[in-house]
Amino acid sequence: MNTAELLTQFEHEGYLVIEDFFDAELMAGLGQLIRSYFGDNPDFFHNDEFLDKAQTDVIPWFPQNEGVKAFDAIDADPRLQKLTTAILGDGWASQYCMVMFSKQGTTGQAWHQDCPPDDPDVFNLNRLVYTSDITDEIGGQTVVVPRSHKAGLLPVGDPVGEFENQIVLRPKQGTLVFLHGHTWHRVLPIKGAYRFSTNYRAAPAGAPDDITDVCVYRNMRYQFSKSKIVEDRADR
Ligand SMILES: O=C(O)CCC(=O)C(=O)O
Ligand SMILES: [Fe+2]
Repeated sequence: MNTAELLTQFEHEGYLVIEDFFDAELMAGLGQLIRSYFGDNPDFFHNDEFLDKAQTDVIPWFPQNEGVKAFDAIDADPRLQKLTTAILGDGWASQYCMVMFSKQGTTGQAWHQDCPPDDPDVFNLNRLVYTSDITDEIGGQTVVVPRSHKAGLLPVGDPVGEFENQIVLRPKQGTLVFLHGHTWHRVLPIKGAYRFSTNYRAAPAGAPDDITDVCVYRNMRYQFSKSKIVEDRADR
């Protein structure tokens, strides 16, 4: 692992994909825990206004908050910690581990920035872990716009339209994806039985704990803690 090279790539592109980072056995175990938690047909979590307007169908689970220890092995990985320190600097903090589950036939996630890019230096870091392969047959591919972490605010427009320079990622079992919180990204519709990823979010020293409370979509800013649209961008 060449940390300096990976850091340069992340800073330039706003994301980083490292295949075969986590071993298959660990991934299979976590995948099994996630599937048994959600079962066959979990209820939607967000309210109808969010589901309609955000075009984002994810059901979150915070396993560590429920004392499920198996997920700690990822946080504790010294290679992950080293890369995180390279990107965020000393004193970064791990925020939470969130599994995001999407059901068959749902829209995935519309374009968004996890936190507003109002201050370019204040951002969250997504450390995404995939316990099984994401394929074109299953859908749910992660799409990013390279270098958009330096392009400011996600432009107003079609929440699920295409950007000319977008790149489709198909993470495999054990792939680690680093994603800058200002990078424009989305998840494509789910064709298979279900799709999920697990995100170990982190933030640099001094970033507010609620840095990801307001998410920027192409048609609104949404505040999760209040389940409220805080800015309507559609009619700009
Ligand atoms: O599940 C993914 O691939 C991306 C999820 C995402 O947008 C996020 O964790 O902020
Ligand atoms: Fe996101």
